[in-house]
Formats: sequence, structure tokens, C-alpha cells
Amino acid sequence: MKLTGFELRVIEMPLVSPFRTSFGVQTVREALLVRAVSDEAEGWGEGVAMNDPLYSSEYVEASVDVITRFLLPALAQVKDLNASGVAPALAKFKGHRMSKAAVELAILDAELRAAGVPLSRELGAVRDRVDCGVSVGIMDSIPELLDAVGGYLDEGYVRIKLKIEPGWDIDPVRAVRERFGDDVLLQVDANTAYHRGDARHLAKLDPFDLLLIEQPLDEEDLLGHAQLAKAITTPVCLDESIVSARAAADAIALGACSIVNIKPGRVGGYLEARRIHDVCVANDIPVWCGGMLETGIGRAANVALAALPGFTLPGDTSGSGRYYSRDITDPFVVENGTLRVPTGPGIGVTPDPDALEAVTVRTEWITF
Ligand code: OSB
Ligand code: MG
Repeated sequence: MKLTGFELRVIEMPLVSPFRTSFGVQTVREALLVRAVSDEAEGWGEGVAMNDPLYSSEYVEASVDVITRFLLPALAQVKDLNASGVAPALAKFKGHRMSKAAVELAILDAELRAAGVPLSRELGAVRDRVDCGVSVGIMDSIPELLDAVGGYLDEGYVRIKLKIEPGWDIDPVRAVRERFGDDVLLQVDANTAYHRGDARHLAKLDPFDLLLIEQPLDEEDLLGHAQLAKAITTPVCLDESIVSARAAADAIALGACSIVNIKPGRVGGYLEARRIHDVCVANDIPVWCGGMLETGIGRAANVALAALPGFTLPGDTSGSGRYYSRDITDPFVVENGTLRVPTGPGIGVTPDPDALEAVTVRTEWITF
């Protein structure tokens, strides 16, 4: 396969409702799509960097910049480039994992489409449907939260994740337990909003039998997470801290987490994501697939990953309708609490040209 060029496309997708986390409120998902064009097939990748560097240091405009100025020029130098050669060729550039992941996925998708192989099969999937959880933002009031959670349970979601922060933690969890009962799979995500000194406060979540607490402390505070894990009974799960297979192995060895959220963008791509899955399986650490409010492009790939054997907990792989009134691909629809794993070659979905045009802010073409 000979790559001939890349299209970078910045899009803006309005969310069906504002999504509030401990780091901010989002009403629009701004994202970067990468289209890799070759002599045999073209492939799509979605960048998960957000508009502002609040979840991690990356952001959309930095992604466009680093891909244009550094990543693609370096890849253009590689002879017989294929998807597994992308990460090694880009390793000299520090960080920028979300940008690297978007480029790698576009090339991997093109390669798999040319070969007629679905991404799920390439990664080692063992399921044709995956269980769906949903991430529920911070609300203005408990009644509003209970309405939202009730709606998602009615739609069939099999696991609820509540975003928490200081001042919105114990009470909302208690209210959801009281209203919907002890059988609901329930977990919380703090996106680094707490500090080491909050252990006693977070232990107040212990009676609610949560599946896990996700990333309570700073992303660099592995030792703090290890100490917290000893002080509370809720299992600690890491998201932001796990930036590579090595980081996962270190966190596990330190006792900083007993569950891992895998987001391919955060770790530099689907191939590294699979290595993290393998490290976790070898250590008996359950994993689940996180989300970054992806469009159908990123969602298709996430669902393929979530079909691997170690993904034993429901992921933040929600239906298109949880995010967007009109997705750019055929919508992903939750049925019996599950999403179907695409079966077509590559990621198995392609954006609808009209839908794509409607959300495009700008495009750039880079000849390879
Ligand atoms: O921490 O998991 C997170 C969304 C954006 C950034 C970070 C996170 C999230 C979510 C939503 O929780 C996941 C999704 O439904 O895509
Ligand atoms: Mg998270």
C-alpha cells in the first residue's frame, strides 16, 4: 500500500445536552478527523484531543500543528510504512499520544480495508456485541440527575458512571442507590478532582458498593492512588495516569489501581491499547473501554477493542444518541444494553458525506 496523502478535518458536533465534569462543561465536541489516502484504500482516524487542555495536555489545535509539522513529515521518510511502523517512527516525539493515535488509526484502517480484514479481528476480538455503560455528567440538582439516570436505565444501559467532584459525590451516589437499588452497576469518575488528604472523605463512598472510583487524584500521583487504594474499599481504577503499557505495569506493581480504563487515544493508539489489555490480563486486572465523546468513527474502533477477552466490565461505549442528534456515520444503537461490533473491513463504518460537511469547520490536505 502506498500512502499518497492525508486530510485533516476539524469538526464541531453539538452535544444533545451539556456534559459537565470536574474539569469543565462541554456543549460542543470539537474534534479532529484524519483521512489517510493510499493507492489501494482510504482510512479514517479520530483524534480524541478536546478543545482545551483540561482533561490532558493535548488539544485540537495542538493536534493539527504537531501532525502537520512533525508527525506526517517523519512518517513520509519511512520506507514501506505500515500501521505497526507508525509508533516506532514517532517515538522520538515526546507525548502527543492522541495525535499519534489518530494518525495510526487512519493508516491501520486504510491497511485493513485494503486487506479486507475487520479491525475487531485484527485486534483479537472474541465477541460480536459489547455491553454498554453511560457516563452521566454533574447536574445542577439531584432530581435532575435521577431523571437522567432513569432515562438511561430505561434505554437499557447496563452500567451507570457518575461524574463526581468535591461537593457532588456522596449525596448523588446515595440518591441513585436509594432510587434505583443495589443491583445497578454503579461507578464514579473524579477526573483528578481530589487530593491525598481526601481519603477519609472518599471512604464515605464505601457503603455504596461501587464497581470502582476512577482517577480520584492527579494523573502523576501513582503513590497517592496506592495509598488511597489501601484506605478505601471501593476499587481504584485509573484513566488519566495510564498513558502506556509501561505506565499500566508500573501502576499495577505499585498497587495504584486494581482496574484499568483503556482509551486508545490517551495511550497513543489501538496497538498500544491492545498491549495494555495484555498486561492487565496477565496481572488479572479487569479492563474496560473508556470514551472521549467520539463520533461514529472513533466509536466503531472502540467497540472493536471492547470486544477483546479482557474487557470484562461495560465500557463508556454508549449509543450515538447519547451524544449527538445526528452522528456522522450510521448511528450506533443500543439494543438490550449492547452495541454491535462492526463486521466490515477496517473500522467498518464510513462517514456520510453530507453529515460530515455539515459539521466541518475546515480541512487541510497534506500530500505525502
Ligand atoms: O474521564 O472518562 C472520562 C469524556 C471526556 C473526557 C474524559 C472522560 C469522558 C467521559 C465520557 O467520561 C465518556 C464517553 O461517554 O465517551
Ligand atoms: Mg475518566
